[in-house]
Amino acid sequence: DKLRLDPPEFTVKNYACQRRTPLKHNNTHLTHALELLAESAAFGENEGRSVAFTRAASVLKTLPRSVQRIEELRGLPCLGEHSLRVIKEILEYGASQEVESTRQSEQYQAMKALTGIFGVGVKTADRWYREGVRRPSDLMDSEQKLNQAQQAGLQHYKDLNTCVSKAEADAIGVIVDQAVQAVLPGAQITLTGGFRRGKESGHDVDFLITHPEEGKEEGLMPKVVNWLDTQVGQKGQNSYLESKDGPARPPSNMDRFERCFSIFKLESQSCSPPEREKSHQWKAVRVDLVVSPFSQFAFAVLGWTGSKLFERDLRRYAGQVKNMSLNSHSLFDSHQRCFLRATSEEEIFSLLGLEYIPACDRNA
Ligand code: DCP
Ligand code: MG
Repeated sequence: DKLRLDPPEFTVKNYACQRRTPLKHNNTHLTHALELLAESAAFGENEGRSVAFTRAASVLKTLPRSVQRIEELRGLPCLGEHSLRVIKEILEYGASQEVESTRQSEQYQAMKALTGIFGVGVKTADRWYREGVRRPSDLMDSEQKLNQAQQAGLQHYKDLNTCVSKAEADAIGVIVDQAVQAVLPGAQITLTGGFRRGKESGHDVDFLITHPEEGKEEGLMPKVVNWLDTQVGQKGQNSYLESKDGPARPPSNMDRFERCFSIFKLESQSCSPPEREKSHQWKAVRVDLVVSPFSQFAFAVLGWTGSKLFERDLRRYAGQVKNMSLNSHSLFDSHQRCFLRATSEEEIFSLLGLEYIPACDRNA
């Protein structure tokens, strides 16, 4: 009874876009476990379950200190019965049986390895799994048909599953800027994705390209890709290896920008130029390029900065709370039946009636 009368330990808002989620937090032992279950549910194409675990983990990321007892979580949003059970077990015994057996399971490990191939999604990985494929190496001498992106993904498997550092991201930025300036002087590139949120490493490097003169950006992507392409073969230089054009995102996603998933060949950042010359050390790096018209740029930056859960909740909040529809192009007010213009992220938050959350606090 005393417990019930005590005020809650923490207060957390319902939507991820209403709260600050820094990169470093105090409950990684719990969030890693919940995120593994989220990943496993996604492998089983159970999106609802996957999002539920992701939301639970995200709530724990906003807490100002590490959770010691399950009672402290009373009154918090997004913590379902299943997530609470897992958290309780970890707090009491140091680990969760379900999490550990999932981690060890053949299916989880195979799906993790196979979806780790550039160009391979859950559906393909699952089909291969049911046909007996367990590891990327199983694909080398099998009958399975691989498209061009997947072949590149297999070829550079190790590199592409090694984290990209901020230094490498910056080096890629220099190359992309060179290419963009060569084909459209005055164009601007912006680093988005995890690196814009302050991450020190990521699985790829995301860039948004625009030009202050509306319309100049039209047809830019093929020119940039072509410029990068012609750099291949220049010995010892950074170059462009592979591209995979969109749309690779689910059709439900309303993104209609010119987009290109690429693989760059980047000279090793860790050794000095003379050493590099001798050893020809380089690394394959995934790069995601998106072109946006200037008038949509604020929406595009907001939409491509993430995190994925932050984006999901921004859109959900817009729809459920404000009767508006938000995507990476625009904000539509369904009540007034008109599009609301904005030239900065701050303005978009304000139109949504939200307190501004800087990119470094969008690590939901
Ligand atoms: N994005 C999204 N929905 C998708 C794909 C992307 O909202 N289906 C947005 C949010 C992401 C951003 O684009 O943060 C970049 O996508 P990434 O997959 O590169 O994600 P991150 O950059 O956040 O993480 P990582 O460090 O793993 O690259
Ligand atoms: Mg990224």
